[in-house]
Amino acid sequence: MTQQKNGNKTGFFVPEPPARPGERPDFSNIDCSAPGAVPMPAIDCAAQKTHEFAGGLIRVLDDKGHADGPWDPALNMDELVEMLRLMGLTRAYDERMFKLQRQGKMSFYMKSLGEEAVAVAAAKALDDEDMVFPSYRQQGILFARGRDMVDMMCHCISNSRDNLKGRQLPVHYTWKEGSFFSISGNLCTQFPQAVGWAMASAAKGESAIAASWIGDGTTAEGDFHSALTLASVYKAPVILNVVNNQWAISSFAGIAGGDQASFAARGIGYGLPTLRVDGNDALAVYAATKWAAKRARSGHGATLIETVTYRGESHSTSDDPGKYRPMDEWKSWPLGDPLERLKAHLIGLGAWDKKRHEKMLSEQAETVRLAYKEAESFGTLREGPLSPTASIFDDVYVEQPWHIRRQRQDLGV
Ligand SMILES: Cc1ncc(C[n+]2csc(CCOP(=O)(O)OP(=O)(O)O)c2C)c(N)n1
Ligand SMILES: [Mg+2]
Repeated sequence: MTQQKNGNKTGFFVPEPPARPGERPDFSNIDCSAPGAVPMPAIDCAAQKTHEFAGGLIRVLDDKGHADGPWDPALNMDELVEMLRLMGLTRAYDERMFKLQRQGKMSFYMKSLGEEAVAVAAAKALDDEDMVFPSYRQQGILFARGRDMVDMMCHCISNSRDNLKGRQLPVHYTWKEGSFFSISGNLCTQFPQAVGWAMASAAKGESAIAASWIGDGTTAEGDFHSALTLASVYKAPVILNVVNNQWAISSFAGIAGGDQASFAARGIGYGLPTLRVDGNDALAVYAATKWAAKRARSGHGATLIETVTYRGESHSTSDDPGKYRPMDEWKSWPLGDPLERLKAHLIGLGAWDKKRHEKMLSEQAETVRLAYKEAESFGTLREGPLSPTASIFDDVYVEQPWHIRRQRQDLGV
């Protein structure tokens, strides 16, 4: 509370996270209700039907890895193993890329440690033609859609094979062939864009829907509210995901209003159906996304989904979380590790074992190592070759305006 003068009672409040560096992590605010606590409403239900569960948590896997409750998507073994594989690959890729940045081999990197299920399971529940408008933390979608890892690395190194020709920050991927919209460095632009794209798709009579992801902190942007209004009024076939990983760089979710009401509850005021999901439970993320996708495809409009997870690593390579949160906070996260939970589920089904798991992880580390070797053959950050300077003028204007032509002449390219 701020200081008050002359008996004046006005003031304002600055929320503080439950724990700071050196303190014990405190996640007593996270509700870990058992699988089955949230019923599955009919696909065509009134939005209001979902609102009473905006503070609950859709879960399928319990703490021991057993699947239970109405949201169990009943995937077959191959589908489950494939999801585990993709989550493992995403983690192996992140791990190495982060280290390579520390070695000066790329300028910047962002990991999705602990959030692999959010991206991979959602991508698996969507059709490959559905247009995704991600943030910078859903690289798992690219793996789920089969993007070439060497291409992803070349973009991050910004070398001669970077499909973005060095004009974007690393990790801000674009992949048109995979219906993966350009990631924007400006937070939240993708939410209204996804709504507009979804409406255009519907106007053309096509069945592809759109899905977008933003973080908890990003909900404080005006674009979030414009997108929800548009999506609700026009019943756009879009899935709007808020990935609540508890942190937005150094400010915690409470600074975006997360202590006042859940992010899923934001949908209530807009009359949007809303689901709140355990984001570290791949089966729950899959089932919720499937529900929202079916609803959108059958003409019942948009759904807001909050996925509750935890950002296991720093915000990016430019951040030091030791300055603002307990070092070991992730270890106390009550919803666990998404990879470990799916692994435990598969082991419980007799479809997996520790040996196979270790083998998968070491093969994936090797795949990433070899991919980087290949990526380097197209140029390194220090020695090149990079994209030619003249390419900064490409792909922006169909007809270059005079001032851009002038800049090009000044550069002599
Ligand atoms: C419009 C805008 N404001 C601020 C920033 C700087 N910025 C980049 S990421 C970030 C935090 C976003 O946190 P959150 O939405 O929770 O996503 P997370 O990084 O946790 O996935 C901020 C403030 C930006 N890129 N764009
Ligand atoms: Mg966040």
